[in-house]
Amino acid sequence: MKHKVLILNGPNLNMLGIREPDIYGSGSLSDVEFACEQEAKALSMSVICKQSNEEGKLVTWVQNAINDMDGLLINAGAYTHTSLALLDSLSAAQLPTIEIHMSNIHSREQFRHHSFVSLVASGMICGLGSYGYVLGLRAIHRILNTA
Ligand code: CA2
Repeated sequence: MKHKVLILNGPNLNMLGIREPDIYGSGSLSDVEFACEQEAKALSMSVICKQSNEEGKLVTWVQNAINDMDGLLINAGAYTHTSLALLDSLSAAQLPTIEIHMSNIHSREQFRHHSFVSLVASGMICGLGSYGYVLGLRAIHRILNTA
């Protein structure tokens, strides 16, 4: 059976490739999602990619993933550092979860150093740009196939 992975991107990540290429690179969110689809194919997995600027939508998608998905890749954007609601939904979902950040959040402002998502993620990849998503998918594949 093909494992299904939900890839969630949070606020402002729809702006990838449009602003701040020095921090987030020049590729668009569509480029990131295409790279994930290609990697998923190579790993015989399937991915569904979603992005929202709204916290509640992200929470609802995590809730819906409980019955439909086998794993989760999430870049929660700034909600990483603020959202108890997202943490609660991830905690309830109990899905293998890898947290992704394009930038190295530990080399940036102090307020980016704490992540609520990290409290429930199996692992976190940051600072490797869009390649982090591809690596995250490999990590989920490994987790799902050694469980
Ligand atoms: O490094 C990451 O991936 C972040 O999750 C990105 C968030 C930031 O709040 C986190 O601390 C780290 C911000 C996403 C903003 O994305 C933009 C992309 C291009 C242009 C403007 C914003």
